[in-house]
Amino acid sequence: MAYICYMQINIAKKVAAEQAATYIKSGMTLGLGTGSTAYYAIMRIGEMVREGLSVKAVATSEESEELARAQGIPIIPFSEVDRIHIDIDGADEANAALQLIKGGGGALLREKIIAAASDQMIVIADESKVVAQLGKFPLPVEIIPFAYELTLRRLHQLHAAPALRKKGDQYFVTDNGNYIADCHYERIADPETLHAQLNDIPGVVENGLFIGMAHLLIIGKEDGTTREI
Ligand code: ABF
Repeated sequence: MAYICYMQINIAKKVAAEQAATYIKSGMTLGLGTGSTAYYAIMRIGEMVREGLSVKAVATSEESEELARAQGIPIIPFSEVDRIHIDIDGADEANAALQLIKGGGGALLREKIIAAASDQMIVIADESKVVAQLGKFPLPVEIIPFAYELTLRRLHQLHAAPALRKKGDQYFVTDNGNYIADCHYERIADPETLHAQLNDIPGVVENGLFIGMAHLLIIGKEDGTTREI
């Protein structure tokens, strides 16, 4: 029983991920997302590879790359990528316009680079991630460590109420060696404008607003069904 408890399966996330995997065909190059929902996608793709699916992949985090390799999914260097057919990734919030907040897992920079390079970005999530208006989830902003105090001050001027993410008693450091400022907006009325304002700040590397990047949102439900937006 303990094992089953430990391996608690999130049905909603799993079915969303498995539905996304039905869009994959042999010969594709895939972008592999990060987080607990993307975990199920990587596990399903690994099963499909073992059943004969022939794909290559790039990962959006060290963690996802390690998981993918362990599942037998061929990871290729970016020098060998001529296109990424499908990127499958999670989200922290998604609205009806398929605008997203991502980065709760700290992987937003690599996720955005790969999403932007992909022919199709499929977002997978449970119902809790679907919102009418973005912003309740603190918006992650990746900043370089140099003079981070000045960058935080500029974020304050954008009413961001930034808090540098911590891991234990240290500042959280991304796979790219940067910090994450979690910005508490509560409501983001104009995500496109905010996205531009944030990335205009010297010291900001990237922010977790994904605007006009997602092509499909697959929402999983506890009853094992899915719906697509
Ligand atoms: C990653 O997965 C992050 O950008 C995002 O924060 C996270 C979503 O969380 P989860 O899938 O674990 O609910 O894409």
